[in-house]
Amino acid sequence: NLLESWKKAAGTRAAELVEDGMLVGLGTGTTAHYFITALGQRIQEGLQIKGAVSSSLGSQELAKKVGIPVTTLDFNPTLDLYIDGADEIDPFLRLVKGGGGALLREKIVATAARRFVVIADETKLVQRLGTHCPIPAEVVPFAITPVRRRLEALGALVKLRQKPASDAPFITDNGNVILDCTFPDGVADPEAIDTAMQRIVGLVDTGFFLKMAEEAIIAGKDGIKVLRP
Ligand code: DER
Repeated sequence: NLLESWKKAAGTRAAELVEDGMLVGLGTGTTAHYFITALGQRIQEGLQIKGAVSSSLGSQELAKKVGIPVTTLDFNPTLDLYIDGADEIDPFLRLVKGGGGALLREKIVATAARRFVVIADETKLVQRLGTHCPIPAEVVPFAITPVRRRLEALGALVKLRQKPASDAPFITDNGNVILDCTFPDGVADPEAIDTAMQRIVGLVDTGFFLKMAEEAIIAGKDGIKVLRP
């Protein structure tokens, strides 16, 4: 369908950015899935990267399946390029991520890379973060209730993320849970809210990716556009 074709176009375009000898970070989600698949295709055709670090166990499995040589941050703590999707992208290229529950490793890998390029379909573009999606926060299970209270004090409606079609809480690759924070009017000042959230002990990290992405490859009805802050 149309949305999938846009995701695929963005992911495929991003795979063209990868050069021989590069260390690459692989994002998580359906758009990143297209990137990983396209990168695997380029490697089959002769591209020789040094290795790829995945931002989730799922992406790592896919990378292996499509023939991408995987490595770790222990062997390669600095990467050349990180490619990942986003749930929301504002005009300053500030992002909300974490819809797929991988935000902590995504942020770890994104900050290990010299360059972070976002790939998305045009439905992810928003004027104000938090208008279409909640802001996810990764939280240590031991701390759920005090953290919930502090998030509610910031004005958020807080929901513990469940596994799909289940009452059990979603558990991240790191053994934590996700609290999804809905701000009814969106987030007017993402830096301020992110700073306040990061201060909450037991909250490991947020889905705010502020001033991290260098550019965004956006596919939509007018084809592909490259946005820069
Ligand atoms: O969970 C994540 O951060 C994903 O990257 C998400 O933000 C984008 O997922 P999608 O490409 O499946 O829309």
